[in-house]
Amino acid sequence: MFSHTHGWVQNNFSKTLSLNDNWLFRQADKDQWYKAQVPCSVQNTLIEKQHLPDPYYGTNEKDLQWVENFDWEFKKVFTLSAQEIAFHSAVLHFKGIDTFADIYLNGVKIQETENMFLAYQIPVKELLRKGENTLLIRFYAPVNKLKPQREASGFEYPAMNDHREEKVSVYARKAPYHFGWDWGMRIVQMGIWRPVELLFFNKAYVDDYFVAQNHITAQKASVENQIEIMALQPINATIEVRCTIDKQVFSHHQKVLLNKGKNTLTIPMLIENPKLWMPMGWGKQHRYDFSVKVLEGKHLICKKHQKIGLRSIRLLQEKDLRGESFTFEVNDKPLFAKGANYIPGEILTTRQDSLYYERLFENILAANMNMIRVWGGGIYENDYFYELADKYGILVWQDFMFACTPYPYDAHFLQNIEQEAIYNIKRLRNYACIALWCGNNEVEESINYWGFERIVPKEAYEGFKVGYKKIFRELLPSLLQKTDPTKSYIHSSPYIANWGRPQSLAFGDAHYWGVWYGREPFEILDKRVPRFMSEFGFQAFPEMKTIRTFATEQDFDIESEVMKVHQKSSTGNDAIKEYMDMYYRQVENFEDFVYVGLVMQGEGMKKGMLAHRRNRPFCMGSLYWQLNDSWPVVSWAGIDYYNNWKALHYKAREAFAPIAVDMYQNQQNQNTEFYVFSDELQDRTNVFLNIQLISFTGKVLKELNEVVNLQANTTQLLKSIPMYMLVNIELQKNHFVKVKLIDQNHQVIAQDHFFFLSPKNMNLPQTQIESSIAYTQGKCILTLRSSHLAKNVFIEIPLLGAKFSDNFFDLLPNEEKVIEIIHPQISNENQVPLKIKHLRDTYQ
Ligand code: BMA
Repeated sequence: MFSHTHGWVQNNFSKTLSLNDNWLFRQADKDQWYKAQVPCSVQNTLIEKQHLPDPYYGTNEKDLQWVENFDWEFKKVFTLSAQEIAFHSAVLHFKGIDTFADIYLNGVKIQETENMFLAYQIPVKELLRKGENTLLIRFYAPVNKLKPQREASGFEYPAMNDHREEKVSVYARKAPYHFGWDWGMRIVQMGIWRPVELLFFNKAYVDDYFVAQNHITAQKASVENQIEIMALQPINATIEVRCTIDKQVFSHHQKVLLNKGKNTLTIPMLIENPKLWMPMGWGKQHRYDFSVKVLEGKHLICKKHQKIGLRSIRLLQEKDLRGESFTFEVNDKPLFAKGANYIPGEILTTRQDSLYYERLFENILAANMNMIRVWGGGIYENDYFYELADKYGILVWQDFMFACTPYPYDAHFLQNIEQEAIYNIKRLRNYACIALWCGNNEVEESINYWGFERIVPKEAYEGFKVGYKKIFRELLPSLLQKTDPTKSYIHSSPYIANWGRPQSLAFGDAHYWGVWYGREPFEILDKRVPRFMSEFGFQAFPEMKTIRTFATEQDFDIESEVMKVHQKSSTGNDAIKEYMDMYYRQVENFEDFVYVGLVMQGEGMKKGMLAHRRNRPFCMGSLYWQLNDSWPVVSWAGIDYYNNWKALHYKAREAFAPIAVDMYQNQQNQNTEFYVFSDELQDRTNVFLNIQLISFTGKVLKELNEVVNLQANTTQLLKSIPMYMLVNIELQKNHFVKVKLIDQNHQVIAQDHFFFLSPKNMNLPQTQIESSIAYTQGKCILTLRSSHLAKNVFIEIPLLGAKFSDNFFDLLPNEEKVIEIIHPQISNENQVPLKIKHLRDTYQ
């Protein structure tokens, strides 16, 4: 688990001392020392101490850039007792060093580091003394450290997201997004980014414990306990493995002679009728407590625990008439993957605390998601991320950390990658949530389709392909095969590069960027349906309350300096404007531009999610780009940096509902089709389907009732009506269709409504929303009603991160809507003002 281990954990045979407090650091060529608490980076600590300005505000980003050009030194003095010194072995454990550093203990260099994604375990028994000990870490500025490599290569790597002219990021095994991205600011950090511990032990230590899930079915789980034990001397030991759930216990004892050094043991175990771990929506996330104990006689020498969800996850890629499937099968059932791409939630990486992760997963669950892709330009996440994914049943698509550029492939670099991959595969292999390892994000696509052959010398370009094969088709899959062979691997996302090619939709996963980069209308998403959509996206500004945290009234113009610093996509603002002209009437001011943009992003992206589910089983997943932000910025995110849901996140929640309905105007057969998508594992019989054609002023023009049966875990066409029979062109302007599914207990199990035209071609009525509001401690309840349709009602409250039960919704004529808004600063005494607007209000 990711935690700051404070204080002491003690038994007779081992002891762990946390070394996270009371560090000092300084610019290496200056005398002034600053205090620091680990985990931290130089930049983050200097910002906290106000020696650097708030990087998010205004145009401050540029004022922090100097820090990356200097070396920095960290120092810590700690005291050891005679009792600690008496332990037979001591290991310093650095869980994360960012990135290039020399580590000294009591004046002796004990380690050179060059990989942010590795942990370093250093035996230090001989160097420790009773009393004071000193750790000193010299961090080297990555830009200077890597300069010689860049110069020697003779060309510039086309790492387009690296914001500095001299692009060194590809030479560093360091979070790519630290160097900038098309949604990210640049802060090339240095520091101790994960906790530091000093571990003392006598005799032996369980170094690693893997519960390999070789074959899991509902009847039988066949697992292997793979244990690595470091022994300081030969020991006649008994190894006890136990596995418990509720009150059931499975255990196994084995006598072994442990040799001095590393010992590897494998103990098989069979569990009858296991309680399986289920993904979100399919049942409980059962987890077994596995433990291994090493005993000498009756004395416990060392032990280790793991919480294990037993499940099988397979990625099926099977040839069929239209190409090849790309289907995740969990516990032998096909799963339609619903979710988004996750980027690191902070540019200042160490600011992400457990509260951040808890909030993140709350948001993921709230939007009915069952899969998250940890995208390859960030970090291999902290353990707590995967712990929560296990706890809640969220599958994780895990990229290795390579994105959007080719990488070097010299022997030293490959060896560095090898260590990183083994470390992270081992660290994550016990988590039930890991559904897939993927070599990289868009590296193959970048090499083959982004025109690099025109900007680098021929040999360099040929080298990109050689390097690609070595890293992503040979090295990484072979390491996975050795270390965690039951996991699936694909060499890259997308699997078949380039969204312009038909193959990209027929095989593997796809990043479809025809919407946005290709300026195609959202409706294209109905046609360009892949086997699995692992990225598609559209930008929106964050709402005004977030913009106000970094900009003032004078900056409220998309072309202002401040807004440009907060828009990193070179094509961003133009694309938003172009699409707005396609779908919406002209807006008159910045605030309305922001609001309409948010609505457009949400509504447009929802079309895509529905299209993906509608095309099941051809298409078996929909992960949009992107879930979250790493600072307050204009981006493709569905949730902004301050935890405000954009319209997109509410729309995703609707589109991803366990049972959702859909209306589709099928241009090929000229029918209006009604679909139901079910992710439930049980059928539902005798469900009422109700379809109404309603005017914007609330008159029901047509109604259809039918009894239907819903099949489990599938998509079904429920009803098909010739378009002309439902509505004529004139009525399309001011009518919508409401679809409901109601069970025998009169519970609405799915509901949605659909329009025929783009908002700019609708005759939206003027209407006055009636509202009443009641404040209590921590929340307010807002009741809304309107006689006419109020489209995309937006409730604005000047409190960052306030939670709304709904927002950006259509208030249907004469239907009451009750909205709950939660924020600790709301109370009867503090009646925070609300603003309500809807789309028609933006018309002149
Ligand atoms: C994708 C991603 C990111 C990028 C996004 C938007 O394909 O993989 O690299 O931020 O597009 O351009």
